Amino acid sequence: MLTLHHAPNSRAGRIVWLLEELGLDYKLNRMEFSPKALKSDEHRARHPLGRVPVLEEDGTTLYESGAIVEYLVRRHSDGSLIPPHESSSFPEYLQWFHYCEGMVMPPINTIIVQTILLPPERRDNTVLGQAQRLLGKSLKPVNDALSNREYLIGSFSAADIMLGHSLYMSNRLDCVDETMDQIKRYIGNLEKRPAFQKGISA
Ligand SMILES: N[C@@H](CCC(=O)N[C@@H](CS)C(=O)NCC(=O)O)C(=O)O
Repeated sequence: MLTLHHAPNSRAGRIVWLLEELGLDYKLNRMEFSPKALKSDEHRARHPLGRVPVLEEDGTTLYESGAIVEYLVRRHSDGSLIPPHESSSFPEYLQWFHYCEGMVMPPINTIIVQTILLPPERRDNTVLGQAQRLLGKSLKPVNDALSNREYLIGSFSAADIMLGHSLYMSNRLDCVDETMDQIKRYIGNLEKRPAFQKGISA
């Protein structure tokens, strides 16, 4: 049995989205997005940093959203969400899959800390401005790559689950401006997918 440890408005939404795309049976452990829940001894036994998502299956515990996505796609699907190694799409698939946690999420993390998590008296506008500029620069090549494409590598893939979720978060943080018209259109494509809706509303 697959169990996903989840908190609302977090990267765990990616995993719900994927589980729904694959039509898998799973149990959802809904936790509050709060230090009390995430830093409890019970949850730290699953993830030493007390973070989400965490996936458990038959005594195996796995954290790190990209690893969880890859695990599910390789163990629990027919492989249709990963292009074949020899295909011309494969390098691009790998690039966008990893660009998410490598380039897009670090400034998003800072923006969330500086606008939501820190109390107003501890927020720093210089740090916030740097993160917003870095995010804007990081999104530009994604906007260019999406020109005339429905999904990141043309057809829907696990790279969309990773990076698409981050682009959706960027937009919700008001960091996708009108010049990023391809990203706006792409988010509209994602929003039409029922599994995506389940992922973000879980
Ligand atoms: N790179 C990790 C990041 C995990 C992570 O930072 N998750 C956030 C939610 S999106 C979290 O649990 N934050 C709680 C905290 O920092 O206390 C992944 O992709 O799984």
